[in-house]
Order: sequence, then structure tokens, then C-alpha cells
Amino acid sequence: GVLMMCPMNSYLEQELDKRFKLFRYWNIPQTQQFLKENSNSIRAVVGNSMAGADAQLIESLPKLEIVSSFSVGLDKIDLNKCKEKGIRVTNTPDVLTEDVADLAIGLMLAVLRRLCECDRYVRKGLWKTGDFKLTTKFTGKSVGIIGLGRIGTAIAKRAEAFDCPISYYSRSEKADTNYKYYPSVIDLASNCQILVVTCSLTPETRHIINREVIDALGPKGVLINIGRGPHVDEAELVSALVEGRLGGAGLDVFENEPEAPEELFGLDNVVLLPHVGSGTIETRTAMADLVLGNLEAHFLNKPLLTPVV
Ligand code: 8YV
Repeated sequence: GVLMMCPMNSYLEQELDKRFKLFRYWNIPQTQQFLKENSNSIRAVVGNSMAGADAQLIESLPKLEIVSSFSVGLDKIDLNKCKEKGIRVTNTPDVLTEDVADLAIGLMLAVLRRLCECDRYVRKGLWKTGDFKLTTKFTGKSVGIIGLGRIGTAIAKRAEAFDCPISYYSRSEKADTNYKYYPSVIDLASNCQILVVTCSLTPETRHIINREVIDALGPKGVLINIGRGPHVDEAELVSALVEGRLGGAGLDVFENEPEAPEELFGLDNVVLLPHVGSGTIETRTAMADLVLGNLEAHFLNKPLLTPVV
């Protein structure tokens, strides 16, 4: 049996239903009771960025062999526990990189050129009352990237096409790039106009965007977050935006999804998206195929396609 943690993709759900005995965790009223009765028949868990496999779930599934995540991010999976118990873990890298990087650039353009506000202006019939106010140029702005992995590199490549000077922060300097390296996030934030969070969420990167970093970015700076909500101290971000201490923000992720801070709803220098970085038909289908391919490989004793543990 396969335990799917929450609704994520209808094609994936249908295929899991065809190929396995599928348990839908979100439809189960008494989860404790369910786990007691079925724990011996569940050999795989399918999770995503909302719900994965924490220590408690792993402990309650003695026959669990693999956690196949419908996400590249692994922050909802207790990787140490999986290692300890010999449980395999897979994710969906590469197939979503382009979409997430495209969306990051889209957010930069949307915030600086006020695309959403422009659209509201036309729809409200305000165009007849006069021209839209002037906005801010994107080409040539310096872009600072936190985490120069697959997604960070794809964003850098795109921003280079807009003549943006690129700098980055990561734990260590990368040998294979000429982008300027800052060993401190605050220094990176002080030296760029647009700061993008692209790293994975770990205890070390939680609240990597704090008040000091926001103040270093400053009243003309723009924060883009396509990583995870908890990368940002959201209360600090909200007060900085409300008080005008930060120039703007483009956010695809939030600390308490599906909640987004209502204090931001009235701000035109902020663009808020419902965690749609990988949300295209093409990419979500490719992610589903990777989840299915990893499960199939595991149960056929073949090498996993995208193993993490
Ligand atoms: C989500 C993501 O998994 O890949 C990730 O880490 O955050 C997304 O692709 C998406 O919400 C799928 O359910």
C-alpha cells in the first residue's frame, strides 16, 4: 500500500490508485486508529511541500520502505530518521528548475514594473483618468541570490540576460562561477537591489531573512522568495513593508500556507502568489512521473531515479 498525505496532483493520484492500494490520508477521519489498523500494509509514503513524513509518522509505519516526495524541497521529511531506519527518500529535482526560475524573474518584473497594480488600474477603468504612474526599471539591477544551487543558477542565468550583475551567498564559495561571492547574507543584501531566496529550508536557513538583512536591503530593495516561507521572519518582513523600510517584495511562499499576511493585501509594492513556482501542467506531470518512476524502481529493486537517502 501507498499512503498519500494530501491532495497534490490528480494525474498522480489516479496513477497511484491504478498501480497500488492507495490510502488518502486527508480523507481519513481517525488517523491514529487508521495507522493502528493499516500500518503493516503501508510500504510507501507520497508527500509534498505541505505534508511529508515526520518522525511520528515514520515511527508509526514499521513496514515503511520509501518516502517519495512530489517536491524538490525535503523540509517536511525527517531525513535523519529515514537514514537511521534505512528508509529510502526521493524528490523531484531538475524538472521544476526552469519553471521556478521563470517565476522568480516574473516576480521581479511584476514588483518593479507594478504589473499587478497596472492590471487592476485598467480593470477599474482608471486608464481614462490619466496615465499610470512611472515605475522602476528591471534591466541592469543587481541581483543577489541566496543559495546558488540548481534553481539559483537558473535564476542567475536568466537575470544575466537582463544585464543584471549577479552576486550570491552560500555556505562556501563555488569554484565554477564568476559571480561575486559574499560569505555573509547581510553583506550580500547591502550590495544588491533585488535579493532572491532559493536555498533549501534547514534549521540553519530558517529566518535567514531577518530584520538586519531586511534593513541592509533597505527602502529601495526588493525581496523575492520562491524558497520556503520560514526562510523569512514574516512578522519582520510585514512591518518593514508596512513602515516603508523595504522597497517591495514578490512572495510565492509563506510561513503558514495557505495563509498570507493580510497586512500586505493593501500594498501595491508587493506581489503575492499561492505557491505556484512549479505549477505548470508540464512540470507537475513530470514531477508526478518522477514520483511514480521512483516507486516503481524501488519495488522492482532497480536503482532509484532521484534518490536523496
Ligand atoms: C511543491 C515545491 O511541492 O518542489 C517543491 O519543493 O515547493 C513545490 O513544487 C508543490 O506544492 C507540489 O505539491
